[in-house]
Amino acid sequence: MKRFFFWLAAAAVVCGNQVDCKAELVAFWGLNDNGLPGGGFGYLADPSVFPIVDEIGTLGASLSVGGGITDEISVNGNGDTVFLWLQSFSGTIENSADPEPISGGSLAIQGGTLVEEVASNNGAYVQFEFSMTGYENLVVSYATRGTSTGFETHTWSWSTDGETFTDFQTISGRREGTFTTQTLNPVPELNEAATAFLRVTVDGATSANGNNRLDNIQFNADATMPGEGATVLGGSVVHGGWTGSIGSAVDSGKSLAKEGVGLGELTFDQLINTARGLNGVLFEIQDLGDSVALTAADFQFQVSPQGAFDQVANPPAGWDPAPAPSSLTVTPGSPDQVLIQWPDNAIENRWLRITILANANTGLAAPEVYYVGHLLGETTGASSGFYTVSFSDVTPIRVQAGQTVGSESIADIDKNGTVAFADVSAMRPNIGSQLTNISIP
Ligand SMILES: [Ca+2]
Ligand SMILES: [Ca+2]
Ligand SMILES: [Ca+2]
Repeated sequence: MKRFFFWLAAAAVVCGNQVDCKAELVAFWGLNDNGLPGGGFGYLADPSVFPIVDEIGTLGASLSVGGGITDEISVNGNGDTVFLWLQSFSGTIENSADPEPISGGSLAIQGGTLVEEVASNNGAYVQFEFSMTGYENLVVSYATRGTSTGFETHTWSWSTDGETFTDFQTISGRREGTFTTQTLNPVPELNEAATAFLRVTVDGATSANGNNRLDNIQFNADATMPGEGATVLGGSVVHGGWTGSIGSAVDSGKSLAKEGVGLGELTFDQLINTARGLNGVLFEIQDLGDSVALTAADFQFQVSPQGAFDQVANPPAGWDPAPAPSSLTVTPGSPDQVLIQWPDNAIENRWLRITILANANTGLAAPEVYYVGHLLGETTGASSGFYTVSFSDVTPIRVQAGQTVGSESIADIDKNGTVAFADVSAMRPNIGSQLTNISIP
């Protein structure tokens, strides 16, 4: 029965939201529960035994044994089929991460049959497979003791493919009869590695029964800081309900304006004019913090007043909350695509202000603010600080009548992919409407 440290798992979750979060225990093997069905201790030659999953689970880590004759099996005196050269001799509380430490068992590799006076398990190894996604600065520590004819060296190596291993440290000495803790140097090469391997290869045993015990193997690592990685590459308008035959619903002619980059007064590039209102935006975010946990709660949505409002009296930061989005969908990739949609006509004839919050889900270090607007039927652009829908906005539609167009067409008001008099009909009720063109910080 494995012991799971729920208190540690809970601590890790809290730590993940802290800016100064540092080294966490991310994997631990106490190797304590190795009683055999027929009595005594050891490792059953049964697929359920190896690999041994760690007792915390943060990295999805597991331990296996290989090389030499570690796979040699035998039936012991109690009728159990066991690995002949793997023992679970008494362990230690040295280096235990258990809040109530017990010594229990250990993992002891024996030298194995001598062939021409060389122990067959010289060159055997214990291997760990895990993921460092979200972690860096891995440090391994473990308790070990040996015998006078046991292994003389532990050579540690790392790999990211499980095939090519690079040595990074060798622990020498037999530590006869007494457990001591060995702490390895960090392994920066494994920072954030989606698949990571560590291997400790033993050598120098001079008898079949000489051995080394390993116990209380700890992996400690730093959670990657939230907000270190994400970059918003840009925001686009997506026309929900687009039924045209050219291109996609993503409007290649419009873009969201970002606060703080010197744009000042917005342009017609940030205003759409469709019959369904502003019903979708798409953000492209490189290294999004958490594509699964991300929700609309990681954004703030606000809308401006309608009409020719006074921006000084209605500064964007104080605008009212926008209608809630109907969906938020993340398409993972490089970059991740975050699609946010609203019901048709929920946001129309006004500006939308979107704040992407800085948190672990977005991965942003600082919030970012974007703007885009809508005025039904506007086709001519701003004049003297206002957009005004008039009969002159009909002209660009009329002259393109009959054309097949992409979703960026400002003449296709109903977004069905063709310009027709239905598009004039769709915007005609809004003739006479205005919207203040805004300036952003
Ligand atoms: Ca133990
Ligand atoms: Ca106009
Ligand atoms: Ca149309």
